[in-house]
Amino acid sequence: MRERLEQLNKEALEELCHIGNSQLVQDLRVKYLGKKGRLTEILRGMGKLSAEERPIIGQLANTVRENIEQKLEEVKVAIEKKEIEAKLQRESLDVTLPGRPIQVGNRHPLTLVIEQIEDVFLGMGFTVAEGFEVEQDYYNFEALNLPKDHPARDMQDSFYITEEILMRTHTSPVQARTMEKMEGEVPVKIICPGRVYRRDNDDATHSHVFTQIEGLMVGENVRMSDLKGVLLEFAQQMFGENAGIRLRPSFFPFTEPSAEVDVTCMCGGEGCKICKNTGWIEVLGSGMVHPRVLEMAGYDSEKYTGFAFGLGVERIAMKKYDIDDIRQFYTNDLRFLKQFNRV
Ligand code: FA5
Repeated sequence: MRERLEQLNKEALEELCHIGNSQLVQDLRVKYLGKKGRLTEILRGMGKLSAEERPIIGQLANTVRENIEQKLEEVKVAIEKKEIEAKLQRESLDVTLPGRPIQVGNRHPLTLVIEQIEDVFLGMGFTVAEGFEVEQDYYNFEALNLPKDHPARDMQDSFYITEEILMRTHTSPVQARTMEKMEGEVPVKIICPGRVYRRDNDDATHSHVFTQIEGLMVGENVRMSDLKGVLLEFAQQMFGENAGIRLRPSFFPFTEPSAEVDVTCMCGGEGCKICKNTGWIEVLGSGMVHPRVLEMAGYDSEKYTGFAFGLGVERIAMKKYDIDDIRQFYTNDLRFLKQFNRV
């Protein structure tokens, strides 16, 4: 038995000298010292030894176990050290290098302008409502006093999905939806930003997809002068105290009377490409809500009146940031978009 233990000691130490990775260390631990390992196997013969031999062989077995354990530990530490060194070599990292800047995006100029406009109207007591870009013909047209054969539908050539469903051509359907939801309650005081779609030809001031913000106020004694006051306040908060607005008589089937509203152009009125040399930029359509629209949405038009407007966000953004072509908003040129980093 003594010879077998000495042989085991020799073999284990020798084998341990030749291994190259930490998994093998574990395998050898099991092979030599495990429950079913070679040392245990030899020690099973202890019962056959005489009482004098047993402590001597026991002590030798302990020494063999300690030797192997010590060697296993030494080899394990050495291999791990080597493995770490190899890993460091592979993933060499120079901590003295300056860090790479993290690319942070910024909000799109149209988003910024929508937020600014929302702030102005929230300050005047309006709340923000939401509508649908894919809209029913009924809300886009009929509920706004534009029956199926109404000639004014020609003004907004539309992208139809089915006969009854289309991409909304303006944010005005939100007027009808909001009033319907309010079930005759007043006051109604909402704005609603969103994308709209028309079969317009793209040029410096027109896009087939653009952004509008609808405004609607309904209550007792709401007058055209309230509309004018709200819009002037809006223009001055957006463009400065000297900003002026101009109301031009217009026609919308859902408002009566109706007005188109211009803001002084960024050229200061001298005339440029954007204002087509008029000194004014058309930014919105507006008017007093047509009594028929109020009635269709469940409001008593004898008792309540309202004003509504729909402004073009791109036109406002162009004026605010001196942008001379609406297409800049949609071409995703980072040189353009990054200028709004710190606005
Ligand atoms: C309308 O869309 C009406 N729904 C506005 C309205 C609402 C009137 C409530 C009365 C009551 P209009 O088609 O004029 O109106 O468009 C409103 C604004 O959207 C315009 O003043 C302009 O600023 C902008 N706009 C219109 N067409 C385009 C386009 N193709 N590209 C960019 N902006 C546009």
